[in-house]
Amino acid sequence: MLNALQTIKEQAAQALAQTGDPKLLDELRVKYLGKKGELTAILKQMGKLSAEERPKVGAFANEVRASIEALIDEKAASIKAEMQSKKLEAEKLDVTMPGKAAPIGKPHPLTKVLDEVKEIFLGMGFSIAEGPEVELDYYNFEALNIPKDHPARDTQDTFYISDNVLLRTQTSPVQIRTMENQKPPIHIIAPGRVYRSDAVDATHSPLFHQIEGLVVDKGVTMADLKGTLELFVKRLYGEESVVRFRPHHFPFTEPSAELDVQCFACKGEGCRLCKGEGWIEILGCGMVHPKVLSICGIDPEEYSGFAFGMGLERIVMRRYNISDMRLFFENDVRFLNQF
Ligand code: 2U9
Repeated sequence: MLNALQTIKEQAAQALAQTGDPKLLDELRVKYLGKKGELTAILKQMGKLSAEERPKVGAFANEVRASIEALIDEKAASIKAEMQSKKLEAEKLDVTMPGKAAPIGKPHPLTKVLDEVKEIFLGMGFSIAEGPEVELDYYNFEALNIPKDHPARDTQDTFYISDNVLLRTQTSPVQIRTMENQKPPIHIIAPGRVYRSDAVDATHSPLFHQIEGLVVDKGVTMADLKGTLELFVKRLYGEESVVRFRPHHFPFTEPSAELDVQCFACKGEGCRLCKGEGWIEILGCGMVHPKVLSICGIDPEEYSGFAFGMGLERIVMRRYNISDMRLFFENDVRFLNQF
């Protein structure tokens, strides 16, 4: 029986030395140490042994079991280590390989030109003011001296949320709110989204952007308005730009004017670009109506101011020769990548 145990020990050692596979290792464990294994088979015959032999065989059987268990554990550890190092080898990462380029977006053309406009006015000492897009009728119309029967108030042009709440149709309410909360001197521009109930076409969108501006101080005159806006146009379109002011009417300014820039293409002769006019309309402006100042708690006898407003989309369309306003809002990267 001792011989049989010795044989098991040797065979097991040999078989274990030759295996490198975790599944085979498990099979060997069952074969030698399992309930139906070779070692158990021998131990089951221990009853046949004499009283002197039994402890010796028992002790040796334990030794054989321990040595096979030790070999199995050793093998399991070495298989595990080998698999680990193979895995590491397979997953080796070359950190010196060039990376995959991530596509990076860029500013929308509206954002680019808006940033330029902001930069120009910041350079002239203006601050940027913001306000709600959902406004009270009071701030959007009433405080701006736009009477109840004015066509701009028509439900056809304005998105009403309730009787006195609407989507702002201009950024002027921002200036009203600023005048209510802040004493002159005031130098602000108010850029932002505005809404009008227009059908979508090449030159109309129910959402567009305006940049309005307001200056209020003691002794502000039309000369300040003209100097500021002419400088702005020259910064935006080039120092050689020629401007003209044309009388106009707005309920919130008096006197009011529109500013045109001489057509860059024909130098005022009239061409396709300016539709034969020789001049291109850029913005509206005027001296803040004394009634509007009063409404905001500013004494028109003590203070005066000028204001202006322009549509961002029109300026950007002219800048990049874009013929259809819908392109701004379609989010087509083929369009956006051109700027
Ligand atoms: C206050 C007082 C006066 C803002 C002004 C215009 C002239 C103007 C249009 C340009 C193209 C709107 O986007 S557009 O359709 N705007 O012509 N806006 S003066 O006047 C103000 C604003 C606020 C308190």
